[in-house]
Amino acid sequence: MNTTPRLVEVRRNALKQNDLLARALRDRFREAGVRVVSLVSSPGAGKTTLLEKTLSAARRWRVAAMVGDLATENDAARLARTGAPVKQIITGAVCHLDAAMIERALEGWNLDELDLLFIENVGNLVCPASYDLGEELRLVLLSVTEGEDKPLKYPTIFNTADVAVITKIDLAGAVEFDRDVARENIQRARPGMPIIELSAKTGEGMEAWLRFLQLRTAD
Ligand SMILES: Nc1nc2c(ncn2[C@@H]2O[C@H](COP(=O)(O)OP(=O)(O)OP(=O)(O)O)[C@@H](O)[C@H]2O)c(=O)[nH]1
Ligand SMILES: [Mg+2]
Repeated sequence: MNTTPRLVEVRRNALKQNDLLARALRDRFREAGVRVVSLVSSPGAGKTTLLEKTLSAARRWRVAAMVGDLATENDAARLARTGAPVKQIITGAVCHLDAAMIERALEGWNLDELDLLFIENVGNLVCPASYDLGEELRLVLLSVTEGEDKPLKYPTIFNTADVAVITKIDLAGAVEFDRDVARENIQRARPGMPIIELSAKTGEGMEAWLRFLQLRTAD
């Protein structure tokens, strides 16, 4: 007799299907020469603000962005002001993007005309961790106002990312942010993960971030 609870089984199958689709997407991106970077974080950690600045600065690349939210097209409207092609994905009650949503959102876009595609996930430190989107690089953002312990409390989202970005460092003093503790906690969740510190507001650290992006997407 199968004793696995039915919901667990359904979830496992859904994840497996997502993995297969994500793999197909990854092949498609590679064939078209598009580098895909996704961003995950808690709500309000600064994903859209970082993307606004990045899209505006990354003029040497042909860039586009997709952004997932439960509701509103606000983030897409903000990003579209940079002049880059942007699509909003409304997830309704779903707390993460999945590969099928990305595939659908790609309709009407010619990937051969893009160098770099950013995907902003729904603000959430739990659900997005389990869903591969076919991206090449996953960024996890941690803003200084969230507390240094988040990598310990939400290890999976940090463990499944490739780069950690500590955001809003202009506010670090005001909230007595302990950067050494934060960095140590990130390393505990994912040993060896590169960490970038920046403020999209003041521009501090933005050059280093853009250099990192260039290096990781150059070949
Ligand atoms: N001081 C400061 N504020 C920032 C910085 N980056 C973002 N913010 C502010 O933080 C708030 C949330 O920023 P968003 O970029 O919308 O955050 P988000 O992660 O896209 O939010 P969701 O998509 O809703 O999850 C806004 O009021 C931003 O102006 C920063 O570097 N410094
Ligand atoms: Mg946003």
